[in-house]
Amino acid sequence: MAEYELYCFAQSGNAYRAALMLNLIGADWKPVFVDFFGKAVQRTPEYRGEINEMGEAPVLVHGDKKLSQSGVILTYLARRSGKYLPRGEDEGLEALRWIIFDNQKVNGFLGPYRFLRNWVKPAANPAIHAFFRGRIDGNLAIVNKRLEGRNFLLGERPTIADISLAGYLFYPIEEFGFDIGKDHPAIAEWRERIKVLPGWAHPYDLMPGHPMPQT
Ligand SMILES: N[C@@H](CCC(=O)N[C@@H](CS)C(=O)NCC(=O)O)C(=O)O
Repeated sequence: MAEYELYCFAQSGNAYRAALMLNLIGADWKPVFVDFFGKAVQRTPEYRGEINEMGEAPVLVHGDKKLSQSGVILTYLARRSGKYLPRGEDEGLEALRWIIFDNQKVNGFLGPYRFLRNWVKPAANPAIHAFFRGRIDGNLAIVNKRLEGRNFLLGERPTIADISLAGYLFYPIEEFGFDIGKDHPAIAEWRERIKVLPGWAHPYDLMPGHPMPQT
């Protein structure tokens, strides 16, 4: 049995953060497929009762612990492994600041926007798409500015803040309908630096459920 189990599915950028971290630290882990699109297991009373009361993926299982919220999972794994760990109180708080900003404003908009574009039927009102795009462009610009003249969010060393930011940033351009890297060149360069970290893998190669069965 693997040391860690991760409830996840390939299309989830929230789960990708945890899967990527596990791979980057060289953990012994295996994915547990969450059938999000088919059976919507995350919405069942069983899942909410036994796996995660919040009804979300990812969930990390380690011994008796079941952890949800990717930011918590990243913190746990960084503390256990000593890798990608912010150093000292100030860096720790700075990492948390970017993780929360990312969860709410960056990947927190990118994920639902991509979901609306690709999987919601009937298609959402164009005004909703336009609202999301506006927020996404503005918030990616904030991250882009932060990365100008820095290799990683906190400076010269990658930390869990960068792994959180990776969430939806490696999925195919067609799923978003615009090229994040072209509009935000410092993010494009940062992505190349993340891609060469030992253990990096694309979300579709790391988690089960891609390609999705045709309905
Ligand atoms: N802030 C959470 C977000 C988790 C989340 O929203 N996960 C999605 C999948 S990508 C989910 O499970 N949504 C539940 C649903 O839509 O039923 C985290 O970072 O882990």
